[in-house]
Amino acid sequence: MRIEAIGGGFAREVSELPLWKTVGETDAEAIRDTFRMSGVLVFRRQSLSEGELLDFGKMIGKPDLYAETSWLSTFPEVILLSNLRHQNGDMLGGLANKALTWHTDQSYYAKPVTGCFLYGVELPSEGGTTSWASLYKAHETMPPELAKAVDGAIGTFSFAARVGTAAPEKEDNHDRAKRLAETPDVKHPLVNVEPGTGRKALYIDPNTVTGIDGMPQDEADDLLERLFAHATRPEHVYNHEWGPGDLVLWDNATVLHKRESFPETSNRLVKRMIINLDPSRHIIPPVAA
Ligand SMILES: O=C(O)CCC(=O)C(=O)O
Repeated sequence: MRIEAIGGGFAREVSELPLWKTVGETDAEAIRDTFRMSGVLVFRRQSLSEGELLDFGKMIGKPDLYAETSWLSTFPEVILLSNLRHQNGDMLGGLANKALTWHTDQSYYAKPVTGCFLYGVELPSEGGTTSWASLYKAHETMPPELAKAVDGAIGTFSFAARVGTAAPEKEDNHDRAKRLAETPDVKHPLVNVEPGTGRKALYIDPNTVTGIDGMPQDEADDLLERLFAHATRPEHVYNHEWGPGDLVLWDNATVLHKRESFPETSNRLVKRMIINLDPSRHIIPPVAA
């Protein structure tokens, strides 16, 4: 097994390790450690059944179930993201071909499930690139006045704001009304500490953080804008050009991600799984009072 830095920065690629075979404990521990430190791990050209994907997920943490039940695949822990259709014309999975702006998954929940896997099955030849920005790097490189301003800050994370920013797609099969009713606003610190290493990561989610406790709205908007611009500077970003069989794992407590759109006439099918990560070795964003 080889582990290399990619994209000039924080992300790591693991190669020479077929994940359809049993991974030995020494390699498994090296993978978990690298994932913990980098926040993004890439494995290219794997050939995995859903059962094998799930087994690998169990090596990293505890796979969880999804709120979006209309996107489910064969295993209840796996959903499909795709613009393909069933024979009756219904969408096969979620998100179609649209662009997704920078976000971090589940930040609007009191207990976010932070680990996420994407496994590429069929990819368009143009568009559909996924990018990740490191919130560890963002914290490490923050100018002192920004670090001071965000220190101890508590943000309001709002699912209603997240879904309110985009008009429903004409064929969005997300059950918005139900999820809105189940998902009240929640507060999290804007800087979190990894319990084992003491490393700090910024925690922001454009379109979801609506305000900062005790700060006038215009000041909060300005600070959030500056934090976001800093976090997504090109040197903090890894862009993944997908190939079939690519598997990417990320930690939503320590990276933001986004996706480019792709032509409606191209096919894209990606499998997605969420994983509860070990709270003694990863940041699980706490609820702030
Ligand atoms: O389809 C992708 O590449 C990314 C999807 C995404 O952003 C998400 O599932 O949160």
